[in-house]
Amino acid sequence: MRNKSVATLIGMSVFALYSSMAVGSKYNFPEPQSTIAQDIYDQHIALLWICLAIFVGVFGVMFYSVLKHRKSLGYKAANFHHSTTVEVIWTVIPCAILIAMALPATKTVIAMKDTSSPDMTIKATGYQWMWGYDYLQGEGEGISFFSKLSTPRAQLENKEPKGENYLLEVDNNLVVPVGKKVRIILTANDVIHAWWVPALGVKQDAVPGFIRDTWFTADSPGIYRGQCAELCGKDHGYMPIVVEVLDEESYAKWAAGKLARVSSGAVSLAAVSTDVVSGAEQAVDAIEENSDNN
Ligand SMILES: [Cu+2]
Repeated sequence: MRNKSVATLIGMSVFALYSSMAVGSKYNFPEPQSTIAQDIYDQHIALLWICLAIFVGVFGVMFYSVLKHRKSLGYKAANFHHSTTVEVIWTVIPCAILIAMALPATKTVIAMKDTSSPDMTIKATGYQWMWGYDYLQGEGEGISFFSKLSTPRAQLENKEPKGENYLLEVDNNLVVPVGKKVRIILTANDVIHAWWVPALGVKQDAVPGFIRDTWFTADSPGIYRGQCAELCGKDHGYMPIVVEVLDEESYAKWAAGKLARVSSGAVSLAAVSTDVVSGAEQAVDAIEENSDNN
């Protein structure tokens, strides 16, 4: 019997060591970078500990009962088949655990849905297979671009070794300032996509013909990667999301640069159209001259 409890102890400590190692491993959640992500992470860990406690409690009682009261020890089974007390206990305790878990979860879900009074608003549109971003309100208003996978084809076809951010890199990052409430308005152009950035605690479907929204406030500058999380066709795995969080000053610089390019693009477009108009006028003049001559 002593050997058994020693074995159980060893088994449990190996399990505990294993789970503590998992916390820092790549299989765990990424390090939370927003209040919501932190809430989700804390609750996830707390729930796992509750599950572990229930697991140990239930299996402990079960194995104890089976081993201690086995027939070979000459144990005689009790002869009853109904106990109101036991039934009340095993209904009330799980209910209390569920309510204790649901309260903080509900609070977090309500906070996730509260997209009111944002510092800036960006529309994200899902396409097969890329994302389009339009800065609708706040600093950078008017910026608009597409964000496509930038992993080289050769890596996809195993002709080159895979890079560090294989399938999690894009040509144009979604750039936002740190510490600002960013509201993301979501829709899609073709099929349902989903905008998912785990480190920021954001996951929301983008549905064609409908508007959904979500928000995040990034705690610290950095690059946070995500993916489309709704099966959307053959290149579903090839439309990652990269959010680049900059400090306020760098963001202002980035936004000004982007907007300058937009307006210079508009100026050159206007120049082209003036050229076209004057070209057309000249052509009309030439035709009129021609007809006069005839
Ligand atoms: Cu998609």
